[in-house]
Formats: sequence, C-alpha cells, structure tokens
Amino acid sequence: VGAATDFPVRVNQLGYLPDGPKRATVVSSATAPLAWQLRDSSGAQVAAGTTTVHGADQASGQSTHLVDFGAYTGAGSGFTLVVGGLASHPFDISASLYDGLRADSLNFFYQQRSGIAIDAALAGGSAYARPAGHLGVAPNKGDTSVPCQTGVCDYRLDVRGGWYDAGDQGKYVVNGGIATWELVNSFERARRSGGDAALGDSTLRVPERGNGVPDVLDEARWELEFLLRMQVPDGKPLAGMAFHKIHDAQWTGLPTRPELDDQQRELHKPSTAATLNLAATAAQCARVYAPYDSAFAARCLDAARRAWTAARANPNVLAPPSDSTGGGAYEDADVSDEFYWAAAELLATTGESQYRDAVTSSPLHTKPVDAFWWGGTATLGRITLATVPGVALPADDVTRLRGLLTTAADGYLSTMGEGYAVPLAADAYVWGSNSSVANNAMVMAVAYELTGATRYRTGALETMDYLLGRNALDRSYVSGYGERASENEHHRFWAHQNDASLPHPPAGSFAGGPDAGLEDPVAKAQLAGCAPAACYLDDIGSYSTNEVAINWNASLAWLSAFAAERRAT
Ligand code: 9MR
Repeated sequence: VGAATDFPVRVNQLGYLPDGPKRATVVSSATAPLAWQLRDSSGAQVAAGTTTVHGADQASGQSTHLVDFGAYTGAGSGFTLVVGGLASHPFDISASLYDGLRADSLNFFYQQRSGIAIDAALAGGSAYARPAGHLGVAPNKGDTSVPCQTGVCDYRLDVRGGWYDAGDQGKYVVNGGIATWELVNSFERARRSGGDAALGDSTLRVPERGNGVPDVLDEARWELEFLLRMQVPDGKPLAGMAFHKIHDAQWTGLPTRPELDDQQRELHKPSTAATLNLAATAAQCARVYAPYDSAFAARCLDAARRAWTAARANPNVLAPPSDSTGGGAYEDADVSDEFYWAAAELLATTGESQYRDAVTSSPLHTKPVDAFWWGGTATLGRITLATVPGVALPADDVTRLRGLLTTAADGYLSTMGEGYAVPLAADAYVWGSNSSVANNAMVMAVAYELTGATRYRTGALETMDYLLGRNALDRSYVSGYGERASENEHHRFWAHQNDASLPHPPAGSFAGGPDAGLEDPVAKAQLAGCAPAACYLDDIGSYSTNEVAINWNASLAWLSAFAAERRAT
C-alpha cells in the first residue's frame, strides 16, 4: 500500500509551475521543525529552509510537516527535495509543466470512443489501436439497432457512438452529460481567458483535426451525437425523454475487447434525470457550437427544448438503484438539481423568460453552492449563470451567485489547511473521490476567474499537487505522470495486469482514488482498517478505488487546461 516511510517527502511528482505555489508534505513525527534542501539535477543545493510542524493529518492519520519552497523561482528538471537525508521523487519546475497532461487527459476520450476504429497514430502506439466496437459486427450485438429491456419499448434504436463510460462498455446518459458539459465548459472558460487556442483545431490527437473546429469540441461532439440518439423519437410513448442508459445484459469479464463483446445490448427505461442531462448539454451545445456549425447548434437547441418539455411533463421518472445488472445503476432519487442545471443552460443560450422563471423559482437558486458530481448538478448551472456573459438575469442576481461560488471556494481553501492540502473533508473519501477533489478545485478556479484573487489559483494548483503525488500514499493517480503513478486501473481493454498482450491504461488516465467504503472484493481483502485517504490500491480488480471514468477524466482535463494556461505573475 506504500508505507508512510518509503518516500516520506511528498511532492507533486510531475512538478511545479515557476509562478505557482510550491509546497510539499513530509511524514514525520518529529515535534520540532526539520531542515530541508532543494537540490537541482546535479545535486547542488539551490534553496534551503526549515519545515513547519503540522501534526496529525486527519484524512490519513499521518504526522506531517510542511515545506514551502515557493520563494525559489528557477526552472529545470530533476529537482529533489531532501529532508533528514531522504529525497523526494525527482520533479520539474517548468512553465510548460501541464501542456502534456492537457492533451493526454483529453486523448483519453478519443480512446474511449465506441463505434470507431482507434488509430495507433492518434492513440499513442499500436498497443492502443483496436477495431471499432459495438457497430453490430459479430460477435458484437450492438449498438446500431438496440432493443429495449422487456416492457420498456417495442422498437429498436440506433445509439452507436459515444464514449464507453469507464472500465466497462456501458453508455449512461447521466454520466455522459456531466462529462460532456465539463469538456465544453473547459473550452468556454478558456475562450474567456484567452487560452482557447491551446484547445483549438489541430491541437489534439483526434481524427477530426484540421476541420476548422476546436479539437476539444470535436471530441465532445462524439458524445453529443450519441446523447441526441438516446432521445425517444417523436410519435413514441415518452417522446422527447432520453433513455437512461444502454449496456450489456450481463456484466462482462476482464479482459473484454470492445469488438469482442458478445452480450446483448439493451436500452433501459427513460428517466427524468437523463432527459435533463440531455436538455442541459444540448442547450450548452447550441450556445458553444453556433460559431462553427449552425446546423448542428440548431439541432442541439431543438433537442434541448423537446427534452425540457418532456421532463416537465414527466418530472418524476426515476432510475432505480436496483438496475445494476450488466451496467451501473446511476440511480437518482432527486432531480431538482438536474432541473435547475437544464433551466440554467437553456436560459444562458436563449434568454427566454420561461427558462428564467424555472431558474429563479427553484429553491436551489439561492442555496449555498454544493459540491457537484454526476448525481448532483446544480452547481454546473450556477457556474454557467455566473460566468457566461450577458445571461438574462438581473445584475444583482448574478452578483449574488458569484458570491455564493466564491464563498464555496473559500470553504475549500479552509479544508486545504490540513497536512495534505486537499479540498475534501476527511469523511468524504467516497467512490471516485479524486473527481470530488478535482471538481472542488474547479470551483476554486472559477472563483479565480471571477475575482482574480491569487489564493483561488493557488488552491486549484495545489489540488493538482495532491492528485499527482503529494498525498498519503506518495502516489500519482494519473498514468504516465510521475515516478510512482497508477498503471493498473480497472479497464476491460487496457487490462495488462490480467493479460500481458494488452496495454496498460494510456498516459493521462485518472484513477478514481481512495474510497473508504471498501466496495469491491480486492479492497475489502487488502485495505481493512485503512485511513480514508489511504483506501486505494493500484490493482485492476479494485474497481471501487482504481477504475477510470469519463466524468473523472473530464474534471482532470478541465483542471489541466486551466493549469496549463500561461498567466502573468
Ligand atoms: O461513479 C459512480 C459512483 O458514484 C457510484 O458510487 C458507483 C456505484 O454505483 O458507480 C460509479 O460509476 C460506475 C458505473 O456505475 C459503471 N461504470 C463505471 C463507473 C465508475 O466506477
């Protein structure tokens, strides 16, 4: 599990930005400050100082000291931080530190694409190439003509394309929704800050390079086209709603290559939550794609309006927790947040009073900002309303929303006053905790955009430090980034740990992270008694701590793009 003493000097194993915060955590029970030295790649000391004693870190239970070497502004590679004769992993200090991760965390989505052959040249080598999956070519039985589960519908639908959700090959509208929103929002945010060129045409490894459309939008469109296909056609019962999900009738084993999956694929009952995810992301699509493809934007807006109307007519069709055979349930018993989010996106795109009324009459409109995740999406709507220029709300209402977001960001900053600076409470290490951490950092980054206050950028960047190695396990949770990075994430194709002929997950794949609930057999067997922040295993079998997922990688991609932007000091 990575003993606390292996490498007690915990750093961001990728490194630090010259103009960013530079702190590390040392595991030590010493009650007096310790001397530290920063050494360059030749071993020469370039800075020195003494630690601050922090004491017990709540989430890990470890005794900690803090090192702040932020006064050092040099750059280079191969730095080490040495405390008591023990060196950290080597790291860089570089202005281009996050450029690679910005691209690789987005390339993950290309590699998760269903219904298209994955090209070695785009995927980082022949090990990652594979034939198209789920186009109805034997032994595949989907996804070009998919029946419903018994009793749900009496027709078939073409729902090809989209991204596989995670280590499994299901496609779930609620999780596709938040992941798509984050990618498109990343572009919208970058455009406001002047950083969108880095996500523009021919910047990423996608097949649509060179088509005149920003590559991040090309990638998101692959999923948007799938989400649009999941809408119940006109003339059918529940027209305008979205099917909740499509996946295999039975869970497949590890490994299962997508093109060799022989399970029957099935559409599961439409849900209000899925319908509102479609309404929100299609409304966002209409706004953001309009300058590049007005016909596509119009198609999105029409789908969004129809989804909204259908959700209003069917406001309580809930996906049940029991529906988890062959795929995840993505159950949701409260869709008030999805209503708020969809209304916010439709308002930001159209300015129409019907959507404004839905926003302002929602109790969520004035409530404190809560953490967002696939089952709780109100804050996505709040971010849109607070940041998109010209939203048709009274100015004082927008000001109030901005205040609620910065208040939430300040809350995350105070949570970061622990031994490991993580914007997550010690009791919140749940399934996918790394995405909770990254999503909270996104709120800090939004607060930075809204206020320009450096402390918020510092919070977002120090969150990257946590994810990339400054943590209880001395672990980078991002494949390919850092000396001790995760490499055995749970996945049916990147299943090297189970089958040496298959690859490890590609660089930029983001592990779910510590889950104190011990929700899989491997975690239960090996992690009993773990402190919350240490409940993690780099084992392909530990799907509750070590899976990858589109919603999680989307948060990482958003944050990486933010961190990679060049900013004046
Ligand atoms: O991310 C989901 C997490 O919040 C839930 O607690 C967990 C159990 O229901 O499911 C997670 O989502 C998984 C989905 O159900 C199936 N594909 C893989 C997802 C990531 O583990």
